[in-house]
Amino acid sequence: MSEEKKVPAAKTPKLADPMEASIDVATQEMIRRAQRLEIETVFDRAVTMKPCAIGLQGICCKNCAMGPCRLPLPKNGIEGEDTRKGLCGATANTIAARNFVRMIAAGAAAHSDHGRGVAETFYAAVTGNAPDYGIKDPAKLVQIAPYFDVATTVEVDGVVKDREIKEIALAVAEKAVAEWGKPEGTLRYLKRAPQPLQDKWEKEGVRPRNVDREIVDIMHRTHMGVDQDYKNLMKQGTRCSLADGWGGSMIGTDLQDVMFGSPSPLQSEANLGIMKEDHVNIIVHGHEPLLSEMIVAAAQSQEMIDYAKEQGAKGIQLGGICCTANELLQRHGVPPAGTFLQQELAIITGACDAMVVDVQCVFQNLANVAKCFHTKLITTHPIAKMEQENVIHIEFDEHYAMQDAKRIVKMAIDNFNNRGADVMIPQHKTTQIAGFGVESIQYHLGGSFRGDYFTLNDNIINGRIRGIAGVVGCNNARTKHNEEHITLIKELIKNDVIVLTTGCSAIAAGMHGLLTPGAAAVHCGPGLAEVCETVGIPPVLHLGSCVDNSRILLAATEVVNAGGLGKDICDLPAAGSAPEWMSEKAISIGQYFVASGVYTVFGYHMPVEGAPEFKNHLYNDMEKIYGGKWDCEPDPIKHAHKMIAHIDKKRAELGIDKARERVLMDMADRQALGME
Ligand code: NFS
Repeated sequence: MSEEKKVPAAKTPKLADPMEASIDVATQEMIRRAQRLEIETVFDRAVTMKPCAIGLQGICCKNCAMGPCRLPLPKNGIEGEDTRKGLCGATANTIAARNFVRMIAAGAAAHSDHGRGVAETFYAAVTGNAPDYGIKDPAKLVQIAPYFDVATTVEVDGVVKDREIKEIALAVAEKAVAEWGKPEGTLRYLKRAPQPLQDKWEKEGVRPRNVDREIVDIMHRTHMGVDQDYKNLMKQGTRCSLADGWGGSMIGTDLQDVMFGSPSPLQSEANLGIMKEDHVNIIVHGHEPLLSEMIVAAAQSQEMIDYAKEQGAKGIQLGGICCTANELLQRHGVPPAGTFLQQELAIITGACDAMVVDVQCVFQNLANVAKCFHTKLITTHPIAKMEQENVIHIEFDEHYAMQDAKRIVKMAIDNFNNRGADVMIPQHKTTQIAGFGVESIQYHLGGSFRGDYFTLNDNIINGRIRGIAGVVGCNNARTKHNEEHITLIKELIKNDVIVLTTGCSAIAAGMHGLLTPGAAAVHCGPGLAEVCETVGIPPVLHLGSCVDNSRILLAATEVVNAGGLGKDICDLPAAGSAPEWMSEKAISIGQYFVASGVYTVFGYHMPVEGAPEFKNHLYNDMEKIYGGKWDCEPDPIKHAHKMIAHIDKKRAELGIDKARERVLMDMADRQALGME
């Protein structure tokens, strides 16, 4: 009798449970739809593929071909001497530190190359070579010129006059572009930091020379056989991260404000429900606003609107994903269609006529998803193409910006009638107020005569506002989409901590209704609620994209300068957080926050668990050097309370802890007396 052959059962791919994958109803609906249509998304892949446990701990070295060397921690921890070594003898500390600073280099490169693109476009604009760009905010240009040592006035025959804007712009553009590769000196914007912080950087020898050099330096010293001292590696990691936060990102933010206008508060909406069935839907995704600014202008042009109507659409609906979304939201009120993890879902609606991507945070799987629909997926940046054949590459050239933008918008309109019958746009969207910045916080919370952050400081000192938190960063498919962001932010504002937010965290806050003044009465503690209601602001302020984290640094500096809360950023009752981080950019941001004096807590995990000494360097030593330090807490409530405990410690050090007790007692007393 022949032996019966066993036929292996067909493998059914594991699918994500929508309720476990996200707290957002629109996202859950679209995951279900994707599964019905048998289209795989990141949520499914996250349940199919588990992360590598050794890489997760930061202790896999693949910097030479003798490896990869993997140095797992012994099950029972390390007893006695840590004898783990790679083939060359590299210790776990060296390996984890190298990996960590390489993440900083990549993150700083991404932010700063974006900044360089902005600076070069600004230069092209002021030299007459990019005619579609101009100066929308000359006041901002005048404000930043002194940091580039550019005079804003001239003396003619003994009379001091304002210098021509064109002249100031050219001088600023030349000096700004040079910040990426100048042969001498240090970054000009470092002088914007509080003096004690500048002194610390000088003493530690971490003042960045120019942006590119600090990134190259990391790539050199993490090459096989170079820097083998985790402290020295982190010193360079710090210098590189500062070149991002106080350099590439900050210059990028400023010059975008100069060219496209500084944000001011405006109303918009958020989530996939912003897409419209009877409109041409164009989703812009990525990071650089250079092209997407032009797409906004093209989509709003009568010519394109008329053309869309000719094709049977009622109009053109623009929406954003990731930080391109934030850039356009802040300046034009263009609504975000979703966060990082919703990019595939926007196409799965069946109503996305074109998705236009530039750089960073773009899933390659978009091409596979787009294949299942009529969606034109258009890459636009020379450094970011996709191998799949259905992807269209229209290389953006800032010299012909509007022409390129119109071509793309027209392509989307032409695609409107190619939609299939199966369209499903989840009917969920939320109103939000976005568009905050250093200047608008000053306007809303500053003293009208003193022109500074007086009112904000006053409310921190009297305890109505307990402290300030910066909550930023990505989504990560290893955590429940938006849950950590929202739980954390709610816990902070419930405890009277005002939140400044950027990136996908800001989009999440918008989606879940936290970016409205009305959110104060629902979610805030009595002190913060009172302040928000009095000045009419949301308890969570949207400060923009991830390069706009530089705005948080400058807002913190303004708070220091306004007085009464210490002399340096590390004295402030403030803390930073990236609860669902995933990108290397987040590590660069985290390090420049830490090196600027901020206690910074990440969620999910940190890739340092396999190297306890290096971890201790980040989580403890950093504070002795810069006043800020790293921490990690995946549970969002505990995460919030670590930040609050730090804020309270700083309040006690400033001697303002008693004021807060009084304020809250007053409130409780009033409530007890039935006066509230
Ligand atoms: Ni920031 Fe913005 Fe989002 Fe993370 Fe990606 S979009 S630059 S990296 S995922 S917040």
